[in-house]
Amino acid sequence: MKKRPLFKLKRITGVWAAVCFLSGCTVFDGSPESLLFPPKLTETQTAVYNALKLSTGDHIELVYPAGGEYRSAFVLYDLDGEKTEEAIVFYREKNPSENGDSGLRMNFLDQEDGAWISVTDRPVAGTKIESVSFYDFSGEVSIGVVCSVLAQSEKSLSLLKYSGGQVEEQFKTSFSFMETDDLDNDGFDELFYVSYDNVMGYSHARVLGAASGENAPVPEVLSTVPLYPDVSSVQRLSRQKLNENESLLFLDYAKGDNAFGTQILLSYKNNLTQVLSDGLGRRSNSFTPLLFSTDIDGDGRIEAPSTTAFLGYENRTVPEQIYSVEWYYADTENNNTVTRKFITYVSSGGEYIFYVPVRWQGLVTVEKNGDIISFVKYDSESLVLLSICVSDLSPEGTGWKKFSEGIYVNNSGGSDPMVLTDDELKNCLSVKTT
Ligand SMILES: [Ca+2]
Ligand SMILES: [Ca+2]
Ligand SMILES: [Ca+2]
Repeated sequence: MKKRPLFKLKRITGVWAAVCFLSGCTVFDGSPESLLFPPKLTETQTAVYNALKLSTGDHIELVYPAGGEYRSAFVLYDLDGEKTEEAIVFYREKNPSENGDSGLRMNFLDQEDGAWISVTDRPVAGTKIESVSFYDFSGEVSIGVVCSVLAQSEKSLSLLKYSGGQVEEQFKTSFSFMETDDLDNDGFDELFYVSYDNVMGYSHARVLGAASGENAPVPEVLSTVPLYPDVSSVQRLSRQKLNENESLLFLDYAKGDNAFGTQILLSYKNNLTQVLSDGLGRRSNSFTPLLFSTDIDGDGRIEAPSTTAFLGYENRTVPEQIYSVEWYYADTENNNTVTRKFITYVSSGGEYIFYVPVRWQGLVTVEKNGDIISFVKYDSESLVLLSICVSDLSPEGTGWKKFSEGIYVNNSGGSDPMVLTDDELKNCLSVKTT
């Protein structure tokens, strides 16, 4: 949910390294043998498993969530705030009934005088358990079970509450995209999710949470807003906090066919409204990478990328077009109008961003020769003003200088007044540091 700056934010580097390190630990945690045999159950798991089989019989097999934080068939968590942990076990009946039931179930177990005992059991609607999460919407634990059904693109979420040996379903929905965040900064989670409306023919974004002021209320849909009809799949949500009550939400989405867009929403105390952002469309091809909204210049405001063909490429086919990438922010001082801040060229591998200086805008285009990108005056003489090459070795020819590790520049365009000074070049060229 936090902004993810890509370029020249050195303080982020350590965090990225830490994330990579931790995920590396997760990936390599365990000997090769553990990949060949099912993990051995711990003492507690064995006790829970035996108690489960007393209730269900032996014709079951354990089911492991495919993703998320809790990957075990056994999840231990204090579900009811009564200090000891309860256990949830996911399993499948080996011989499910013939009524189309997948046989996927979850069993809740609690401890009595130190012994585990099965308390209640319920079917899980789906053929695969994607993840299990725990939410705090209002001071009580809600259990979120995300399932998928083969050949259905949307997943399902079921929110359950365990109390006094009983489980009730608080809420269920299908969704294509979901994120958890405390949108209104009251210390409790909200769920932001996107789901497709078959009747209307487009997707909606919704905020699910507990209405404020009530005593431990049930989570409910607090706000709904329609999304643009071309939103076919949301890729990423980035949040820009404006103040205690308000945030801008940048939804990056795919339209299909290598075309992408951003829709900006405003969340005010968990109420969503649209912020006008028509035209924030972009494409990716072999010259321009897939781009997302991000705080490109580190000023605390998120910018959304939009692509335009450089001069001379307007009538080419999409795979032949070289794009400038324009970055837009939502001007909250000015009725949330979407305002262009930068025109850039982003290298195909994301190695650098070149900020096109104002005095070049509308007069300069780009040419690509092998690994070399050249900025060229768009007139009859086609004077090369600047060339940049992503390479570990200096390219052939004169005038090349190492700009930073893996980036060479040739800024020897002669005496033309449009040629950049070395200082201008330093300000315009931003190299990815990770
Ligand atoms: Ca408990
Ligand atoms: Ca909240
Ligand atoms: Ca910014």
